[in-house]
Amino acid sequence: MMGHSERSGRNLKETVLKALSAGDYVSGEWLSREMKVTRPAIWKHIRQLKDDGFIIEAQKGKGYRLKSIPDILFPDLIRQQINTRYLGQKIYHFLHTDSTNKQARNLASEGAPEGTLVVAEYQEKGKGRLSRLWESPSGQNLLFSLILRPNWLPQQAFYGTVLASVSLCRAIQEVAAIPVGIKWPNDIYCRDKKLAGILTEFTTETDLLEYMIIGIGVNCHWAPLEVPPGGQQATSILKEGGKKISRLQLLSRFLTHGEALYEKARIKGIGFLREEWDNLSLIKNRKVTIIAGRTSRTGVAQGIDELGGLIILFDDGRKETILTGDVHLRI
Ligand code: BT5
Repeated sequence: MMGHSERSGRNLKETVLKALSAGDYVSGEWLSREMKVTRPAIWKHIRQLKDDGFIIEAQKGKGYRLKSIPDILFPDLIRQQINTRYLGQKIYHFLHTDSTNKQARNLASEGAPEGTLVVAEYQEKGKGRLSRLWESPSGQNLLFSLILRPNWLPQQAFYGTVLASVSLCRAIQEVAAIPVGIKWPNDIYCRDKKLAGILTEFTTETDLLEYMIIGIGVNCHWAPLEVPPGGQQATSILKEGGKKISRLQLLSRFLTHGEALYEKARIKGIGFLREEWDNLSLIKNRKVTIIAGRTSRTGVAQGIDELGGLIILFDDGRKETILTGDVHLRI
């Protein structure tokens, strides 16, 4: 978890921002008196806000005035936009953090309630699976994690990824009207390029899940150009749809679908989603290569089972369900 000084530093920056939000000039002297901190502390936070894209005008004798705000996912803005009961009702927003999944894990272990949303403009160590990195420059994309506390067994944890994939596809289609599909287990693709990734993590308590963290990165306005050897080409909503979208609207649509699907899945599992998943699946009925460690086998992907595992009819005629691993499409 963040140290105390970082936490109060962040609050101070948010307070400075709040004070400036009315749009009038605010003097540095008034700010330092109100916030009971030194003038240099105020300068520091003003400077940081400018670094984060806020345009702040300073005039001698008058003080500071906020001229424009960057496209930032402030909790107040998110709360205004969403109509969920609990997904995203408690929000932690970071301009910079290490990883929203890591922050969410810390919050969950400290007892944060179900539905807590952690959102960041920038992550220093955005996590992919298997210690891979998720890259994204500040403020361009959607980077967030949700804390869920379902009464599921560990083998049901993949439900989280299934729910998130379908909700995300629905939300992207509504907001950006571009074709999207799911590449099992955790990728969202658009026209054969990776558009978003999902990282579900969980801890168990006795034999049930204690909490589950669903981390999502969507390339809204930026995608990496370079991919590592063997890696997949990436793309963004901007590249595919030709225009910028509202990250806030995308997040809000995702949370609405996510809550509705989660409510159902808590009662009856994910069977009801199988048809939609199959329709969104990019690998159903396609030849895939399953790579596990150093061995690789080929077969035809048939769909998912009731736990979200991928059913494959291997070339040797055996039918198996794959629960984890890397699936490579053979094109
Ligand atoms: C994933 O991993 O696709 C899951 C990514 C989850 C990221 C979110 S962001 C918010 C939350 N907080 C976190 O710390 N994480 C989650 P994986 O299938 O392992 O893919 C990672 C691989 O994708 C990397 O090794 C790169 O090759 C590639 N990659 C990295 N950044 C990318 C990007 N922005 N777009 C497309 N591909 C990317």
